[in-house]
Amino acid sequence: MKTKLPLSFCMLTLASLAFVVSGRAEEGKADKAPSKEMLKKYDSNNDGMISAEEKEAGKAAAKAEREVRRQAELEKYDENKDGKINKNERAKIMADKEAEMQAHKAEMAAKKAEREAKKAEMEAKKAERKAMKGEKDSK
Ligand SMILES: [Ca+2]
Ligand SMILES: [Ca+2]
Repeated sequence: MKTKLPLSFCMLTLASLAFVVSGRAEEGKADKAPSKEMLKKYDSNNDGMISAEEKEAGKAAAKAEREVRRQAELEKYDENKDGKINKNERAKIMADKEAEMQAHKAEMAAKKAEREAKKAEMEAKKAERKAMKGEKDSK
Protein backbone atom coordinates (compact mmCIF):
# COMPACT_ATOMS: atom_id res chain seq x y z
CA MET A 1 0.00 0.00 0.00
CA LYS A 2 2.81 2.34 0.88
CA THR A 3 4.34 2.01 -2.56
CA LYS A 4 1.02 2.42 -4.33
CA LEU A 5 -0.19 5.66 -2.79
CA PRO A 6 2.50 8.02 -4.08
CA LEU A 7 1.93 6.73 -7.63
CA SER A 8 -1.80 7.31 -7.35
CA PHE A 9 -1.17 10.72 -5.95
CA CYS A 10 1.21 11.49 -8.78
CA MET A 11 -1.42 10.42 -11.31
CA LEU A 12 -4.04 12.52 -9.60
CA THR A 13 -1.75 15.51 -9.88
CA LEU A 14 -1.08 14.76 -13.53
CA ALA A 15 -4.79 14.33 -14.23
CA SER A 16 -5.68 17.64 -12.62
CA LEU A 17 -2.82 19.31 -14.46
CA ALA A 18 -4.11 17.99 -17.76
CA PHE A 19 -7.55 19.26 -16.80
CA VAL A 20 -6.19 22.72 -16.08
CA VAL A 21 -4.29 22.80 -19.37
CA SER A 22 -7.26 21.68 -21.45
CA GLY A 23 -9.49 24.13 -19.59
CA ARG A 24 -7.12 26.94 -20.46
CA ALA A 25 -6.97 25.89 -24.08
CA GLU A 26 -10.74 26.10 -24.30
CA GLU A 27 -10.80 29.52 -22.68
CA GLY A 28 -8.25 30.72 -25.21
CA LYS A 29 -10.43 29.46 -28.04
CA ALA A 30 -13.44 31.40 -26.81
CA ASP A 31 -11.71 34.69 -27.60
CA LYS A 32 -11.52 33.88 -31.31
CA ALA A 33 -14.31 32.86 -33.66
CA PRO A 34 -16.19 29.95 -32.12
CA SER A 35 -15.00 26.56 -33.32
CA LYS A 36 -17.40 24.02 -34.79
CA GLU A 37 -17.12 22.06 -31.60
CA MET A 38 -18.02 25.08 -29.51
CA LEU A 39 -20.95 25.92 -31.76
CA LYS A 40 -22.25 22.39 -31.57
CA LYS A 41 -22.03 22.60 -27.83
CA TYR A 42 -23.36 26.08 -27.17
CA ASP A 43 -25.14 27.52 -30.21
CA SER A 44 -28.65 26.38 -29.42
CA ASN A 45 -30.42 28.71 -31.92
CA ASN A 46 -27.89 27.83 -34.68
CA ASP A 47 -27.09 31.40 -35.71
CA GLY A 48 -23.36 30.64 -35.82
CA MET A 49 -22.64 32.78 -32.78
CA ILE A 50 -22.46 32.04 -29.14
CA SER A 51 -24.36 34.61 -27.17
CA ALA A 52 -23.76 35.31 -23.51
CA GLU A 53 -26.96 33.45 -22.68
CA GLU A 54 -25.91 30.43 -24.70
CA LYS A 55 -22.54 30.47 -23.05
CA GLU A 56 -24.13 30.63 -19.63
CA ALA A 57 -26.48 27.80 -20.52
CA GLY A 58 -23.54 25.75 -21.78
CA LYS A 59 -21.61 26.43 -18.62
CA ALA A 60 -24.60 25.45 -16.52
CA ALA A 61 -24.97 22.25 -18.52
CA ALA A 62 -21.29 21.45 -18.03
CA LYS A 63 -21.66 22.12 -14.32
CA ALA A 64 -24.71 19.88 -14.16
CA GLU A 65 -22.78 17.20 -15.98
CA ARG A 66 -19.94 17.47 -13.49
CA GLU A 67 -22.43 17.24 -10.67
CA VAL A 68 -23.97 14.12 -12.19
CA ARG A 69 -20.52 12.61 -12.49
CA ARG A 70 -19.78 13.48 -8.90
CA GLN A 71 -23.03 11.92 -7.79
CA ALA A 72 -22.28 8.77 -9.76
CA GLU A 73 -18.87 8.66 -8.16
CA LEU A 74 -20.41 9.00 -4.72
CA GLU A 75 -22.97 6.34 -5.47
CA LYS A 76 -20.27 3.93 -6.54
CA TYR A 77 -17.52 4.71 -4.08
CA ASP A 78 -19.05 6.31 -1.00
CA GLU A 79 -18.95 3.15 1.05
CA ASN A 80 -19.74 4.69 4.42
CA LYS A 81 -22.50 6.83 2.85
CA ASP A 82 -21.40 10.10 4.40
CA GLY A 83 -21.79 11.95 1.11
CA LYS A 84 -18.07 12.53 0.87
CA ILE A 85 -15.13 10.73 -0.65
CA ASN A 86 -12.56 10.03 2.01
CA LYS A 87 -8.97 8.93 1.55
CA ASN A 88 -9.75 5.22 1.32
CA GLU A 89 -12.59 5.79 -1.10
CA ARG A 90 -10.44 8.11 -3.17
CA ALA A 91 -7.76 5.41 -3.28
CA LYS A 92 -10.34 3.04 -4.74
CA ILE A 93 -11.29 5.56 -7.40
CA MET A 94 -7.66 6.02 -8.28
CA ALA A 95 -7.10 2.27 -8.37
CA ASP A 96 -10.05 1.88 -10.71
CA LYS A 97 -8.83 4.72 -12.89
CA GLU A 98 -5.39 3.20 -12.94
CA ALA A 99 -6.82 -0.16 -13.97
CA GLU A 100 -8.83 1.61 -16.68
CA MET A 101 -5.73 3.36 -17.88
CA GLN A 102 -3.73 0.13 -17.92
CA ALA A 103 -6.51 -1.57 -19.86
CA HIS A 104 -6.50 1.30 -22.33
CA LYS A 105 -2.74 1.10 -22.62
CA ALA A 106 -2.89 -2.65 -23.21
CA GLU A 107 -5.54 -2.08 -25.87
CA MET A 108 -3.37 0.52 -27.57
CA ALA A 109 -0.35 -1.78 -27.42
CA ALA A 110 -2.39 -4.61 -28.92
CA LYS A 111 -3.57 -2.33 -31.73
CA LYS A 112 -0.04 -1.18 -32.36
CA ALA A 113 1.19 -4.77 -32.46
CA GLU A 114 -1.60 -5.57 -34.91
CA ARG A 115 -0.62 -2.65 -37.13
CA GLU A 116 3.01 -3.69 -37.00
CA ALA A 117 2.14 -7.28 -37.84
CA LYS A 118 0.14 -6.06 -40.84
CA LYS A 119 2.99 -3.87 -41.92
CA ALA A 120 5.43 -6.77 -41.63
CA GLU A 121 3.04 -8.88 -43.68
CA MET A 122 2.88 -6.22 -46.38
CA GLU A 123 6.66 -5.95 -46.39
CA ALA A 124 6.95 -9.71 -46.71
CA LYS A 125 4.49 -9.73 -49.61
CA LYS A 126 6.35 -6.91 -51.26
CA ALA A 127 9.63 -8.75 -50.87
CA GLU A 128 8.00 -11.88 -52.25
CA ARG A 129 6.73 -10.01 -55.31
CA LYS A 130 10.13 -8.49 -55.83
CA ALA A 131 11.77 -11.89 -55.57
CA MET A 132 9.30 -13.32 -58.08
CA LYS A 133 9.91 -10.47 -60.45
CA GLY A 134 13.64 -10.93 -60.09
CA GLU A 135 13.23 -14.59 -60.92
CA LYS A 136 11.25 -13.75 -64.05
CA ASP A 137 13.74 -11.15 -65.18
CA SER A 138 16.64 -13.52 -64.81
CA LYS A 139 14.96 -16.10 -67.05
CA1 LIG B 1 -26.53 31.42 -31.05
CA1 LIG C 1 -17.52 8.38 2.27
